Amino acid sequence: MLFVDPPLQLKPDVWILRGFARSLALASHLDSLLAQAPLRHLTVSALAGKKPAQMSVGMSNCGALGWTSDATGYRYVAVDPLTRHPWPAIPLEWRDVASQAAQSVGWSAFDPDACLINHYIAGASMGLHQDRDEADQSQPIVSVSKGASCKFMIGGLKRSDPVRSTQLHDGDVVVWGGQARRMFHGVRQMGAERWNLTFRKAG
Ligand code: MD6
Ligand code: FE
Repeated sequence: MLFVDPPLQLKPDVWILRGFARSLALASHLDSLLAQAPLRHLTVSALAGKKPAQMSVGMSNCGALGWTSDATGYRYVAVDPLTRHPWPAIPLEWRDVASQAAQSVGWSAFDPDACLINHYIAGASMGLHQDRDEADQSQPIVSVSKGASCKFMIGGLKRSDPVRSTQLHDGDVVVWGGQARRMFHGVRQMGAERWNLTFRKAG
């Protein structure tokens, strides 16, 4: 793998690896993965005081566990509620990139069992949220961006903490864990198509 830039530390325990996944083949795996577990627009309604709403981001998963949401809340499940089949396996090449990215900023032996696939088209966005449904919060999350650049919002541990935006471009990888693991974050409205893969140790 071509290593372009040294890791950039955005905050304690938040690293950006610019271009780390530039050569990662997305299309060659996506067709097969999404044929097995199609993209869907999940409904989120578990947040107190919020009306149920359909997410603008299309989602699917690969790995032993996949993240899902319905009227009863958020959780990881081993069987895709849409197809009633297990999620397809994480492609080896993807898993390798995720653990190499984690390793390069000091997280050795990151072995994800869940990969959330996010698909944005123009107009789609993801509101501020925390990733807190993983049983193993001691492990980092590795996030791969492909396609159009986005404005990624990074806040603090409280929803009301100030938020700053940073651009994520095609092939950028973000690794965060430790004290940043429950940081609020989101994606501002996209102008063009973008894919995002987030690798987690969920079980
Ligand atoms: C996205 N990413 O980049 C959405 N979550 O499209 C996330 O929600 C995310 O990038 C946890 C850790 C890293 C992430
Ligand atoms: Fe997230």
